[in-house]
Amino acid sequence: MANISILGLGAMGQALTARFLQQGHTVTIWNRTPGKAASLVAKGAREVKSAAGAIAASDVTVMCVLDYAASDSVIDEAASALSGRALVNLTNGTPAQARAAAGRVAGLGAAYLDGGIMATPPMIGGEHALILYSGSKATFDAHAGALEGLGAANYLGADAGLASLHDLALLSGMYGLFAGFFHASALIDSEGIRAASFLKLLSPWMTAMMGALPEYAEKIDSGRHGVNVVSNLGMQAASLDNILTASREQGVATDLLDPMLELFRKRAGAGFGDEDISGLFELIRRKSG
Ligand code: FVH
Repeated sequence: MANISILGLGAMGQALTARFLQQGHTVTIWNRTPGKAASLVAKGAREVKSAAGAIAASDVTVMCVLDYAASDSVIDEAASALSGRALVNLTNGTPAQARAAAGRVAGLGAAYLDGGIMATPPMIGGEHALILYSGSKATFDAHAGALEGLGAANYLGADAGLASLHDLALLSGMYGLFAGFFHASALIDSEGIRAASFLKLLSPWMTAMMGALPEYAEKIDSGRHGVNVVSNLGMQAASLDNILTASREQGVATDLLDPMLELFRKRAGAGFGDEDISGLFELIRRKSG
């Protein structure tokens, strides 16, 4: 069993602490605002009054606060305690923020492991919880047992920004899915049909469409979007136009899908109407040079 400290007792910090305690670890906790520790102390956690005190109490400290402005200020406050310690930062942020934090923490003589939590607090410790890590491999290896207790632990590499990059990319996929669902729900709601009943049709349809992703991924990776004789981009642009026209006729706002049609038209207008819609990727990817 390990000695672990937790910085931040928001919804996620509470869930992480509860899980570590459940697994039999010795857990020291700190939160900026007092008053959030009572139930965890009742379960065996030890509350301390400063972030530095928490870091000093354990070999490894897991931080999970609102954002990097918050985690940076905690690092500033506890700078003197960090030398020789290991910090695992599960705060959500950007790759650049993670890399900057890794540099600062290394400068203070500590090991830095960044992480992206792909789970809600109630999911922590459950079979669907996934946590992505990148940064100090030595820290990951030394504490993999405890970290695995929170959810499947996936180490992505020594670059501290990789966990955040993958986290935000996975969330992008999620928000795209939700956006499609919300627009579809608004469309059927315009005729009084309940979203829950429509889901019986939508779920299997979306699952079937997921089958197209491996081919799109191949085309994205190769940069060749091929002539599509079955469902080309030009045909799909007309179809998406129909969806937006119908939505307006039904009194449904088209804000979620307007940018997509704009990209379809741009790509078709550039002469790629006979290709696959994976060609839209070329309009949004980072330009080299
Ligand atoms: N909750 C979720 O569903 C998601 C799941 C995926 C990962 N996220 C990220 O986890 C980070 C923490 O999220 P949270 O749910 O615990 O957030 P809150 O319940 O709002 O608690 C916020 C904690 O952050 C502390 N805090 C805020 N500002 C500061 C600061 N300047 N210095 C020190 N601590 C700070 C706050 O403390 P207090 O307000 O109680 O004093 C809470 O402990 C987050 O990155 C999610 O994106 C969660």
